[in-house]
Amino acid sequence: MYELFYWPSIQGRGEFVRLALEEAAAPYVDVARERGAVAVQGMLRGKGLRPFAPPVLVAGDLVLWQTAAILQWLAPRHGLVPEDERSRIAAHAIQLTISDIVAEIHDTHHPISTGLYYEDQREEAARKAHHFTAERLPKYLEWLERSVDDETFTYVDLSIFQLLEGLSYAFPRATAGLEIPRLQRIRDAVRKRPNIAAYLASPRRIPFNEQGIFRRYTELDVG
Ligand SMILES: N[C@@H](CCC(=O)N[C@@H](CS)C(=O)NCC(=O)O)C(=O)O
Repeated sequence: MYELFYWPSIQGRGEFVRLALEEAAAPYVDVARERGAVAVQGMLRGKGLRPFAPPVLVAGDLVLWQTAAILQWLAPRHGLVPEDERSRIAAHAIQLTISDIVAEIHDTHHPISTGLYYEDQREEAARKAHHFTAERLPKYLEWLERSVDDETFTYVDLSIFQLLEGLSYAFPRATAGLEIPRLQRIRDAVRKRPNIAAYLASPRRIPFNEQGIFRRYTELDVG
């Protein structure tokens, strides 16, 4: 039984781990959600654990954190990546790149500090979002479109699904114009996978909201 420690009210970075656990039908407790807690860091400290930030996965006496590192460990144990080293290295590198994208998406609404409210950094957010949607988003997605393998299913497909779902929620205008048919095929195929379809239809899937990474602030979707 795995224990996932992540904020209970958002998809956030924890969602990349939840999707892998759900696809694998792995037994897990989403600890903060199931125990009604809000302060994940407090729960971790209570167990004597001091990772820098959630998501954190506890597997027996192993404590894993950093989204890409959790997935790199989890995937081979559940058939979510091929056996060979080359495939695993490629998957991990792409997953780390997705973490980079996620960090830039987060910075579109919090460009100055995570310690300030969005309302206190709106001007800077608008500038940041303009550069993100005009330069970084197309650069990342066009690179992913050329670089991902759509022949073999891996955990990276789950993350591409989540990335595109989040971008469609937060930046529908900026994302609509991009030519990414291969990524869209991956997204559609993931949505239809039986375990993922069941998860998405369940109350375990938290809806997108304005506390997570992907926030719908229409003024930032400048296209
Ligand atoms: N690179 C890390 C980032 C972890 C992270 O930033 N977690 C957020 C929640 S999504 C957090 O709680 N950060 C606290 C902080 O940065 O002080 C990962 O991918 O897991």
